[in-house]
Amino acid sequence: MFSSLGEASTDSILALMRAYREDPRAEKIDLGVGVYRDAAGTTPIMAAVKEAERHLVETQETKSYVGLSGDETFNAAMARLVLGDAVADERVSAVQTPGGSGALRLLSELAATAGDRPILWVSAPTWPNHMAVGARAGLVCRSYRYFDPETHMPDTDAMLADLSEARRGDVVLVHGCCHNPTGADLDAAQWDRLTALVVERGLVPLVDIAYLGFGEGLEADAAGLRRMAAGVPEMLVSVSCSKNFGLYRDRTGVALVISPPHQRGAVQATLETLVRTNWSMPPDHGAAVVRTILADEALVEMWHDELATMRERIVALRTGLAEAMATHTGSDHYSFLKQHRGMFSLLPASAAQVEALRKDHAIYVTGDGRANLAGLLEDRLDRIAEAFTTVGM
Ligand code: PLP
Ligand code: TYF
Repeated sequence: MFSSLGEASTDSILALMRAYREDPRAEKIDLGVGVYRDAAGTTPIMAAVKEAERHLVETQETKSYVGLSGDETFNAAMARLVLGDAVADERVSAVQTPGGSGALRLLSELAATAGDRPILWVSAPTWPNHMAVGARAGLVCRSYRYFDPETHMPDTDAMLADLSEARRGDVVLVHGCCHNPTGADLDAAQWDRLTALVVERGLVPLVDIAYLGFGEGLEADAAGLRRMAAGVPEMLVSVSCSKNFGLYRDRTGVALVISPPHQRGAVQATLETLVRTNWSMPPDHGAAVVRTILADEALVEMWHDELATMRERIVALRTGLAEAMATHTGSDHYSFLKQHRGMFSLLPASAAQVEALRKDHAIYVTGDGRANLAGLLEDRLDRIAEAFTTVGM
C-alpha cells in the first residue's frame, strides 16, 4: 500500500520551526512561525482564558458530545464579534471548527460540493496552507497578484485585473486583516472596489480572518470584511481564535456562511454533513473558553486589555525595527514596517539573504522573507537591524 508514497510535501513554515528547534546556537532568534511572544519571549496563556478555564473546571458537568455544529452560543457570539450587525442573523449559518484551518477546509469542501467546479483564487503570496487545503478539498487553485514589492503595499489594479478573469461562482480568498505573509492590508476604498467586482462578476468571497484584533483593534480590523459582507449576496468566512485568544493548540475556530435567508437551512445542513464526515463533532474546550469570556463583561474587558497589550507591543516593535533600520542604513527604506498590520511583514530579502541570516546570524525568517515581528525582543532590535544590513537587505 505505501510503496507508491513519495517524499511527503512539508509545510515550509513548520519545517523552519523544526530547523530552529534543532539549532544549538544560544543567540538564535525565531522570526519564523506566526506565534505571538511577549517581552520574555514566551507565548503565555491569557489571563481571561485562565479565568474562564477555572470557571469551566468548576461548573462543567459533562463531557458528552456537543452537536455537529458545536456550541450555538459560541457560534452566535463569534458571528457577532466578526460580522457586527453587517448582515441579518437569518442570513448567517455557522459551525464551530477545529481552528481556522478546520473552517477553511470545511468551506472549501462546501464550495466544491455546492459550486459548479469553482476555481479558488488566492493572493500571491499567501499562507501556504490556503492552496494546499483548497486543492485537497478538490478545488482548482489560481493566484491573483496582490503585493507590490516597490510600495510594499497591495497593488489593487493588478488584483482587480487578475480577478476580472474569474468566472461566475469562483471563490476569491481574501485575508480579513493582517495579511499573511505580507502585512499589507486593503483600505476601505480598496475593499469597496473588490466588493464591486465580486458583485459585478458573481464571485463568492472567502474571507479568512485569523488575526482579528492584532492590527488596529477588533472593530477596525473587522471593518473591511463587514463592508464586503453588507454588500454581497453570498460570502464564506473562516475565523480562527488561535491568535487573538492565544488558544493555538486547543483548535478553536468557526466557519460562517452568508446566504439569502431562504437558503440558510440547506447551507447549515450541508455544513453539518461535511462536519460529520470530517471530524464528526468539534473539540469543545477552546470554544467553551471563548464562549465563557464573551458572555461575561468583566472577562471581555480583561481580554480586550490583553489583546490591546499584544497589539501595542507589535506596533512598538514595528516602530523600533524601522528606526533601527533607519539608523543602520541611513535611509527610510524600512518605514513600510510601520504601515503594515499584524504580526508579519514581507521583507525585501532574496533566498540567499534569508539563508545568510540563518547561517551567519542565527536569525530565522521564512524562505520568502516573511518576518514575524511578534517574535522580536526589544533588546535585540539593533542586532537584527545590523544583521539585515550586513547581508545587504
Ligand atoms: N489563516 C491564516 C492566514 C493563518 O495564518 C492561520 C494560521 O495560524 C490560519 C488561517 C489557521 O489558524 P488555526 O488553524 O491555527 O486556527
Ligand atoms: O503562518 C504561520 O506561521 C501561522 C502558523 O501549517 C502556522 O499561521 C503555520 C503553518 C501551518 C499551520 C500554522
